[in-house]
Order: sequence, then C-alpha cells, then structure tokens
Amino acid sequence: MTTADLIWMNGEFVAWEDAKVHVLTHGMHYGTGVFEGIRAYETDEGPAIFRHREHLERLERSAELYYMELPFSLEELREATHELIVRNGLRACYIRPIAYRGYGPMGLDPLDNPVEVSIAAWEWGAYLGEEGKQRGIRAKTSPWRRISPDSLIPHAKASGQYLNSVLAKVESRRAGYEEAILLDQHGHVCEGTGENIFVVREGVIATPPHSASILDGITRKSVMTIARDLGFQVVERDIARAELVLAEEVFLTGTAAELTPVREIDDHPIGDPGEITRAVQQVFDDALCGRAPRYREWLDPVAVPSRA
Ligand code: PPE
Repeated sequence: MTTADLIWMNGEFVAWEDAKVHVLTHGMHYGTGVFEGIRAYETDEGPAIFRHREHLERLERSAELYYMELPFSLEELREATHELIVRNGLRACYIRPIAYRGYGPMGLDPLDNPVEVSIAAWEWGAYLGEEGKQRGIRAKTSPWRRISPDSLIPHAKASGQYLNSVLAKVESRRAGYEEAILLDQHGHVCEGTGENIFVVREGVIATPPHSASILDGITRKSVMTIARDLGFQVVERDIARAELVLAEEVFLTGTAAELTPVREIDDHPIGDPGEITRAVQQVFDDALCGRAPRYREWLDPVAVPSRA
C-alpha cells in the first residue's frame, strides 16, 4: 500500500510506523470495532471529502449499535481528518476512521475496555482495478450468505462482521473472479463483499431493499439520487438470483469501488458497461470531483493553507 506520514490516534498525530496497539486489544480478539471508508477527491478548490458528515454519522450509529460511546464529537473527528489530510500533504485519498474496544480486561464483556479512535488516510487507487472501473469486472455468486439480522447487524459497519466478506472474497478470488456477490438469508441478492449492487431490467434500475441485510451504503444513496435526477426509474425491491444473469446491466457501488460495472456473472456475459451504467457513472464521477454544481453540497472542502 501507499503509506502516508502521519496517523491520528486518540487525539494525537503519530508517525505512520508508530501507530500501534497492544496485542491484547479487545477489538483484535473479538472484532469489537466499527469503522468507515471515506474518500477525498481533488477538486478545483483543493481536496474535498465526499459526504463526510454522512460517513461520520454512520460511524457513530455503528458504534452505538455495539454499545460504544465515541470519546470524540463528530466535529472533532471531522477537524482531525482535515488536519490529517493537510499535514500528510494528501490530495485525493481514502480515509479510514476506526473506533474499537482497546486493551483492558479479557473476556467477551467489552464494557470496561476503553473506546479508542484512530483515523488513517492514504492514496488508494481503483479498488477493483482501473480496468474494472472502465470495462467492468467478473463476479461470482458466493456460496456464503451475507450475515443475517438474526445474528449480527447488517446495518452496522463493524470489524468482526467482515469475516463474512473475507470468506466470500477469498473463495471468489481463488475461483478466478474479481468479486463475490452474496445472497441474503432468504436467497435474494444482497451485495458484494464491500459494495452495494444494482441491476437494470427493462430500463428500470433496481437495488435490494434494507430488509435484504444490506449495508446502507452512502454511495448507493448518492447513485440513487443521481439516477432519479437523470430521469431513470429506481426501485428498491427483492432481486432473485437469476435476475443477475437476466439483467441488461449490473453495477456495484461503494466508497472504495466507486461505481464499478459488472460485465460477467457466474460465467454468463452481461456485456460491456451499458448506457444507463455509463450515464450514471459519468455524473457520479463529476459529483465526486466537484464538477457537478447540483451535488456540490455533498463535498466537505479541506482548507489547505497556501505555502506562500
Ligand atoms: N456493503 C459493504 C459490506 C461495504 O463494506 C461497503 C463499503 C458498502 C456496502 C458500500 O458502502 P458505502 O461505502 O457507504 O457506499 N465498503 C468499504 C470497505 C472496503 C474495504 O475493503 O475496506 C468501502 O468501500 O470503503
């Protein structure tokens, strides 16, 4: 990975290589952490963070769902992130805040362990490859089902929950695909290992609803708004597995993956990225980089002091 100079840890900036934790950190043993994935983009007015507030609010909600109270306000975390970007001299970057139960008593009850918070930022290119973003990726339906709300909290972005994504990811990569598509506990299409999913059928854009165990993706919401503004019909509904193959177009959305088309699922060609995917992707990319005035409010500009 491309490293940066500094990482923010519990209110202080430390050298990247010194950002360490104790081996008995609770979150490392039991997955008791919540995190975010955020991106900043280079705009005409310097770096700007895409939907920063929404991401920080989700972090706080995820923490709350796992009984963690963040020891910093969202405004403090926002300011720390701005300073981190400036002090690292970053322009476009990926931002990873994480809050976790730290070193303290062992055992499953986490309530006496401190809640620690860190924020790292670094340059991270196309998550599923630059070619994947342009031409589309090959995906495979996973034999692993997405975590169900009977056992965990799909709406929380919690560290331990990602073991589910790791199983699906490794299985699909070993089988020669770039990404796995997970079904929910009822067998409906749910999402990718780190992305929400959309299918286009008869010109209508469909995406699984909240009841399908999805993570409530911020990119998903943004793309739905853009697609509707472009005049497309967007519906949230259960999607049968076969529809992945029957679809005219399929694409994935996520902070890391941005909008990535899918060109093949389970060895069935879907084809080159279709017109609707392209149209939405174009406006989405414009929105990220501050070229779409209509979505300018989605950007949190970072004030970079001039070196003069
Ligand atoms: N589902 C899952 C399971 C998920 O992890 C993500 C983000 C999404 C949907 C899309 O959510 P949003 O980013 O709000 O649009 N995955 C993050 C982690 C990726 C990683 O490898 O780490 C991300 O994209 O940052």
